[in-house]
Amino acid sequence: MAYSKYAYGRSPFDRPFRWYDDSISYEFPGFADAVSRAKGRIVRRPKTRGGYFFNAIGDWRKGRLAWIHTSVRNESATYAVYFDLLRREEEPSRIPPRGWLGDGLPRCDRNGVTTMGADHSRVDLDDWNGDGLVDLVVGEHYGHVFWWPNVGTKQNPEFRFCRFMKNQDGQPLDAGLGAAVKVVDWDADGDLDLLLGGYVTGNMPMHVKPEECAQHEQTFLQFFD
Ligand SMILES: [Ca+2]
Ligand SMILES: [Ca+2]
Repeated sequence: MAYSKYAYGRSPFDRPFRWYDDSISYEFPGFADAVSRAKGRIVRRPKTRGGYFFNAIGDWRKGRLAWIHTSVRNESATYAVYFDLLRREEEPSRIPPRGWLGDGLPRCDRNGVTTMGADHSRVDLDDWNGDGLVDLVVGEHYGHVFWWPNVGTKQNPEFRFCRFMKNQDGQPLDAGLGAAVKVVDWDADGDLDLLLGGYVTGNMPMHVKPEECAQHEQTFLQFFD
């Protein structure tokens, strides 16, 4: 059955779908408060599909797939599911299509007019993964932090996708509201650290070393006034 007006469709029969990557928790552990009100504690509460609000890439190893189903006179329907496979050791480098399913998530066109789709973002520039190319480290309105690797060159940088920056427990960094970031070697040990503050809690930065960067030997999370 043909399905019209699907921006990502390669044929008249392609249907909007969503890929909920398991590397972003389906029951997303968000902190929807200010650190100052929570007395310095990050109090996370699960929000179903909350992490998929953001246009962040997963690892494509495991996840859930959902698409629009059309029922005709209560007859069964048959669908074909196709995958573009990654080669062994290959990392995903493109964000999957984000069709509108009515699942509470934003509708995304093939080409957006904004990058984050959020009211607030604060950007710092540094070579976070140490490959010689300057990356973007971005804090956003709901307190999360994203790393946008430069997958282009020094002369022609490309930022095709972002990843959640996570703590040692694998949970996404969350400053509560209005995350602002600064990459700096705070403790002068030769490894980059991340200072993270919030709009409401600007006097209580977090000092972290996310584990996902191989150059960082350890990860810790610490608050200080
Ligand atoms: Ca880099
Ligand atoms: Ca350091």
